[in-house]
Amino acid sequence: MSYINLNYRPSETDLICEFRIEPEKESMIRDAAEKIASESSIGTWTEIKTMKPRIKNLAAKVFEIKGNWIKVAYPIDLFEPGNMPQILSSVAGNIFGMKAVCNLRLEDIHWSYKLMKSFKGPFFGIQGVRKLIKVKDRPLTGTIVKPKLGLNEKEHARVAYEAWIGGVDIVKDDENLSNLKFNKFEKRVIETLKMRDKAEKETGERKMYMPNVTAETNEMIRRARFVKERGGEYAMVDILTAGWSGLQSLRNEELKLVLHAHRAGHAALTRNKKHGISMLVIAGIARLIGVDQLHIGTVIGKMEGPKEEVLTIGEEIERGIIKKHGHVLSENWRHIKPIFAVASGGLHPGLVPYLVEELGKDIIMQFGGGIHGLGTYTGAMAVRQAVEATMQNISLKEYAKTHKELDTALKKWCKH
Ligand code: CAP
Ligand code: MG
Repeated sequence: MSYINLNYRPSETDLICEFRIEPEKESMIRDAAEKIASESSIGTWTEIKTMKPRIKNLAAKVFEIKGNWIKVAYPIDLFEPGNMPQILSSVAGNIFGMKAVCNLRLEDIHWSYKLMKSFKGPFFGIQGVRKLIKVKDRPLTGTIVKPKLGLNEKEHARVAYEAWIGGVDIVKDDENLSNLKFNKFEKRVIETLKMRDKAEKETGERKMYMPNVTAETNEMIRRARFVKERGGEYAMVDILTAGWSGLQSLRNEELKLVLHAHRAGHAALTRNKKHGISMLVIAGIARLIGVDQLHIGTVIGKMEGPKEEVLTIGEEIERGIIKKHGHVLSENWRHIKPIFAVASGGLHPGLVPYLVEELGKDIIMQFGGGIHGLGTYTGAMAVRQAVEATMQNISLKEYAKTHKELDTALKKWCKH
């Protein structure tokens, strides 16, 4: 039985995967493709006596082989609607460990509508978040309370307050802050929301706090409920370490909290461009399950992120229709709303124009060290001033002449 059919044209309902495949020898590509399609659908290493003719209709089909790139079409009945772990156990499961390949990378997934409609997608999306925060068209700005760990609840809330009155819209917990001996989750939420209310009163602006609810699923949902009950509007989740099942459970609670997806750990899968799973696939899964905001990396920050890749991910999560290009498969996101791209990691106010130029205005820019390195209040003001200047097409250098906080930032981080 062969899993290769280069004349096959995928049906409307097929799920399609684009893989980069690297067997021991180039001459083994067809053989490796065969094995990948077999193992990720209904096959195993040898023909079996229990196979039945009707079951062969469930076989995946390799319908394109171009160099090290293959496209595989999967009959939709292979998958359980609404069950992301099962879908990934098929198309992103055993195959990465097969001897038939030295390297294998899942580059993109085209989601069949039959599957797509079994996921909720974002509750808010870009427009919903903008409506909530009452900011129409400029990029949103945020900070991460630093040091990542160590502050107690009141100190944490105080740093958040300084950032909010300095001018940022959003303050988040760091990815590894949960419920710790020196900083208890519930007390932190209570203290920080108090400071949020104070900052809103003093600035007349909406201010958002993103508490990190990442935990075992039931506990994560309990914490998110607690945030909701206390008047919080956001929940932040480390989607890779919490896991797809946990993320789905949280989304399915329909708590009407904005879900901010931190991607800590993604680079274990995404960084090697020859093996693993692309951030493009991770982004599509997150959008499908229904986060409202997702870290996608920046070209210029401290984290790895090739320009082409970051821009492609930005398009994938912010557009409705994706046209096939390169190794990106076409997609029609239909009811799955566009979500906010989050730029973070080694950023400072001097980089704002570049970020807007590269990623547009529908982004959230987050500055940890890039704010607290100047003193939280000053740093937040410098970020706000950099955004004001950029939105008015004034150079930062020019604007800094009349805005001392921005001037301080440029002197510190833009020596030239
Ligand atoms: C940034 C950050 C972010 C990562 C996320 C940190 O702090 O809070 O978690 O940058 O990276 O912990 O490093 P700084 P990404 O602003 O101080 O660098 O957005 O690429 O997932
Ligand atoms: Mg962090």
